[in-house]
Amino acid sequence: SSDLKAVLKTVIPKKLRLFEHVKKDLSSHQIDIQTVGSVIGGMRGNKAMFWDASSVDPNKGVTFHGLSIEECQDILPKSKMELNDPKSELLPESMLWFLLTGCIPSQEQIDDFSKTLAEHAQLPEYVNKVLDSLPKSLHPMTQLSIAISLLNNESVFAKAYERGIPKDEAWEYVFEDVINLISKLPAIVGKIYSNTYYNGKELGVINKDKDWSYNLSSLIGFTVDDSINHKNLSRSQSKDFVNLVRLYCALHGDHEGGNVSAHATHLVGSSLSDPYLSYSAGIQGLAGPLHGLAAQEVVRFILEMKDTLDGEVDNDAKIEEYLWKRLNSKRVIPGYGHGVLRKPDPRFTAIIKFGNNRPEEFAKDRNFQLVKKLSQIAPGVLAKHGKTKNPFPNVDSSSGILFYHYGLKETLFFTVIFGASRSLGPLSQLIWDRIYGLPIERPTSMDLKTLASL
Ligand code: FCX
Repeated sequence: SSDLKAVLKTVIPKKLRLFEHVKKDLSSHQIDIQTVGSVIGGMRGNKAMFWDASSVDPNKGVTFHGLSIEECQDILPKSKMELNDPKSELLPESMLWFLLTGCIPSQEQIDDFSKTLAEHAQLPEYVNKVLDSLPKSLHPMTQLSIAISLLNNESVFAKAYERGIPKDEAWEYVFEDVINLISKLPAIVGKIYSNTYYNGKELGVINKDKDWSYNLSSLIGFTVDDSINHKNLSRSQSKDFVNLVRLYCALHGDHEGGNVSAHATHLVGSSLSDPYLSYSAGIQGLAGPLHGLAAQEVVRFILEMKDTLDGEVDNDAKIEEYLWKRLNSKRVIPGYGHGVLRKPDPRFTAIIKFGNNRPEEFAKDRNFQLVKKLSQIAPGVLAKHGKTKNPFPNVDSSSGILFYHYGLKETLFFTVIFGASRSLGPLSQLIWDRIYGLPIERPTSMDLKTLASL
């Protein structure tokens, strides 16, 4: 990470100058009109947050420092082991580098960075012990937030703050915590998985010559070469699971600042809670079914629907009927709708493309076919239903069913992988929050009597 920090240091002065200009000359510039609807309506559409690395256009979807998903797939470095493999996907660590610095890393920089992450991957023993002591029935997302909170014990930022540090040095400690936390996420994810589903059996290893996603996949028993007892697990032999994790994690890394997980991380961090506590708050937000938990809900929904359809995944009328039944029972269609997007989510499209590009795996997968079929039928039904502002599929609509295909069938676990990936953006922003010296976030609330008397 020393190289990453060196690159970051080169971009800070210019950004700080721009920030100072905005702060000094434009602070009283009006951006938005505040409405009562926004105050009681989840601040929807309210331009009230500062977030730099990604933005979401209602029609075009996410861009990362202005680059589309396809551009990132083309430009950002892949695994050094698979440079000649056209199906190899961009690495989440390349995305992290890009989100944090705005610079495209070289292959060599990313090779070194992957190694640094792997070298810091080991969990302190007390984290393993606490995870071992948790009931298996505890939702994996709760386990994830507990593990991340526990690492607050390692925080160099918290210790430095206690000692007393000048404000403009805070970011350097936050940087160290962020890299340490992201390094450890594969091991946390692996530990939760093996404890919850395999009685704590070791399913894989951290290999210092492999990338972050490879190690994460290995620790949940998914790499063909490294996994221990691989033959005893019901796993696809395809190395493409690792590519799916790479793509999924890079794409889920950031989605501007207003989503619950990003916003919660930023809010808690603004009180100078360290990155572990801040991101643990983000994880707790991600665990809600209207946000990241939709990843698990979609798979359960698809599997249930397939059962009800009795395998007839091409039967449009039956699918429509199923959707109406669900809507009439006042339940949402998981994986559809969005707070900002008004067109199909390009992250959904990218994941579907991943499946389409692998006909040998997915052409006969009826769950995958149903996901695609649903994306043609559900928008019409939701539009007729007339409530949602966006009847199109969001990111959670497709991803889980691909994990399922490769043999990751524990649906409650899917959001944990989302949790590992979402660290990239919010934690990069947290470093910048401290570089800019942003203040504690403290909006003003209003009571009903006051609103009613307006
Ligand atoms: N199915 C049924 N009704 C839906 C719907 C859906 N998929 N999406 C929105 N609606 C309903 C809302 O419940 C709301 O009803 P109400 O007026 O009775 O309260 C109405 O349509 C207006 O909502 P809308 O403004 O379009 O959407 P919001 O910004 O309030 O909410 C989410 C956005 C994503 C929460 C909403 O579309 C939803 O609940 N979707 C299903 C869950 C889901 O897929 N979440 C994942 C989102 C995302 F990709 C992520 O964060 O991971």
